[in-house]
Amino acid sequence: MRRSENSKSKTILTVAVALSLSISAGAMAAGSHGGGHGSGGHSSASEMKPKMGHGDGHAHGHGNAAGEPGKKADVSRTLEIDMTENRYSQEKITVKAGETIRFVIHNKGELVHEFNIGTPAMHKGHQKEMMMMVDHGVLEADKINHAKMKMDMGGGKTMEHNDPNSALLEPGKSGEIVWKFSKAGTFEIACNVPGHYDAGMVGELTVK
Ligand SMILES: [Cu+2]
Repeated sequence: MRRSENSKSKTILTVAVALSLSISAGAMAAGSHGGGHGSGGHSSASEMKPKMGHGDGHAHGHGNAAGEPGKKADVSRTLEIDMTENRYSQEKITVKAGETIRFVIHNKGELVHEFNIGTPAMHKGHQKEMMMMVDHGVLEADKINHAKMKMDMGGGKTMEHNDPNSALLEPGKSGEIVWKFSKAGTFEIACNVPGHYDAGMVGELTVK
């Protein structure tokens, strides 16, 4: 739209090169686990690997430490949450163990924001993935490059962001998550767009 076709294809070419570089780097990291210096521990590397494989389908649809995707028929409450620059309209949420909640998330800010349900360790891992998305031009400050997101990185893997516990939204957009909190515990809602978590875009979610 704003870019000419010519500059667009140049950009795509650059991204393709960057992607192939990162794929080999990723394969190396996965292959030589013992040799690498864990940044944030071993679990983050093993968590990251299946999560990047959004195209393969099998790594998703399962639960995580914070619960599992819920069924619409089981929804007991709907919570509407607005996102603005580095905050949520609700920063403390309490639910009952076993409860299924429908979250309706509105991005009322001017930047891309995420609503993601997880543990601090999960968010930490996810922040690395988001940084990759930024590095590859998939994620820009105020928009998502959907075409780049769908590009095949090899083996059907893409950078598509479709985790069932997360809504990544451009300004003005709304999204929905239906999530079952199967286990009691203390979790976090967080935005893993680079810089936002550290700027305070995180809230407490308690499952009693
Ligand atoms: Cu954010």
